[in-house]
Amino acid sequence: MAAVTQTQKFSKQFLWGFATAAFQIEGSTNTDGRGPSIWDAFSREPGRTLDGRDGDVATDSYRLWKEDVKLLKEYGVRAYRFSLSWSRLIPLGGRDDPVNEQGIAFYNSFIDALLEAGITPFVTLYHWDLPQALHDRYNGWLNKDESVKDYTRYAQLCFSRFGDRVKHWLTINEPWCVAILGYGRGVFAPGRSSDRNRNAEGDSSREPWIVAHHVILAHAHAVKAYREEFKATQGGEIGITLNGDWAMPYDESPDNVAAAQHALDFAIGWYADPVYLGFYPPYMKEVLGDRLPEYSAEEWAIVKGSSDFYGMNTYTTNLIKAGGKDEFQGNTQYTFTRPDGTQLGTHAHSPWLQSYPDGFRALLNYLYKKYQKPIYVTENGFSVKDESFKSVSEAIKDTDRVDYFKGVTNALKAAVFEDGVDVRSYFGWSLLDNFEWADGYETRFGVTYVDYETQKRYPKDSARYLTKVGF
Ligand code: PNW
Repeated sequence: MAAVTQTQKFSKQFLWGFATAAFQIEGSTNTDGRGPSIWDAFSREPGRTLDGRDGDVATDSYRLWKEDVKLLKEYGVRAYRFSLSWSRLIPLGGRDDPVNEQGIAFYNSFIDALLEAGITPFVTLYHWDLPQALHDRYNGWLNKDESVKDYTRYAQLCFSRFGDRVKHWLTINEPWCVAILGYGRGVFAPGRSSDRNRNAEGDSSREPWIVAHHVILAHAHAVKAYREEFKATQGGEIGITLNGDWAMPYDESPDNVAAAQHALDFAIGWYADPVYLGFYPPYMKEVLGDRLPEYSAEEWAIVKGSSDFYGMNTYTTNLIKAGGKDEFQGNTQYTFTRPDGTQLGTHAHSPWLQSYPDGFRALLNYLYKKYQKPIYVTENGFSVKDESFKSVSEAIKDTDRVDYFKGVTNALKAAVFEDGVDVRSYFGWSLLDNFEWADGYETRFGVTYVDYETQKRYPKDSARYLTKVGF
């Protein structure tokens, strides 16, 4: 990797900042008319989160949002990525259900404050918090016609109320997590799987593929509505954002080289191939047969080309070996241990995460070449091991996170300035320590430490580091 010289600068339009999601930070789940989401009930069930804690307070950002804006200003970000809570805007979620004007007013104030501070809002419509009423009414994403219509109506409401000021829209965050973790492994809301020790209902062999099929279609219909009804007057852009980590063959054996591509097909191609190329990965059809649903010709016409850009969330790289029976990994095996016994990178608190900056560069190149779209990096970050067990003054010296960001931002520069990849944003995950889903509050991803007793925020070294990268 040749050194990147100081004179190479990101363009003035490059959007750098931090990301969050409504359920992970807002709290106030029962305030000002908000309706419940599937994560409200799920996180309250005993045993669903590691520390037994739920999202009812989180970082209290519904009440403390002005402090969050102050932090963003202090960090000098150009953009902020956050998500809207569907059930705050339409408490029962459905297309004929009433709109909650108090929810609209909250996000209006928030968006206005960002713009006044010169910060570009980058808005996610759906970050996993499905209105509970839709799950109860018709099984949520398992019901194609209803979920597609209700989601599209919700998206239209957001475009019409916020689209005069919001020019960057993300339809769905990480549909892989929705389908696999929610309906395959049953560890995320709504907690469905075939494992009856874990979940009362579900079918891991079928539901994830069905749910994903419907989520993609809902995304595509929302994009169609934006393009037909709003784009001409509002002039924004819209797309989906996918999680996906780089997959490297464990060694040079042909089976493991093929397996690395199979892993990418199941993690990324599952969504990206339909949306950008207009078909499901052939390897998925081979493995799943008729359990992988098909779209009609009319549906394909809506799905194909339904994203203006590639939204990329990425955290790590895995070494891939052929074999194993984990269908969700495309019958491949993931490891961080190289053949010589060494580890790929530095361990995070999250067991699925190690640092490996070269993988970030390789992934950018792979996606740009394969899907040929400008790339927005919408999430990337690191949970420092045992950070919750440290004192505040220790925790804010988050050297492993600084090293992680150093590696990744250098890899980003190399991809942009040496490889010619068109990257238009970089959002660190996350602005704040927050509700890390099934991990509760123990795993911390923030560049700002949150003391959950006092809700005081303490900038970590990593926040200062990214501020100085000079995007
Ligand atoms: C993403 N995995 O989730 C989400 O978009 C965030 O809300 C979340 O806080 C962040 O990454 C950190 O976890 C993921 O198991 C959750 O591989 C789990 C996985 C990946 C991403």
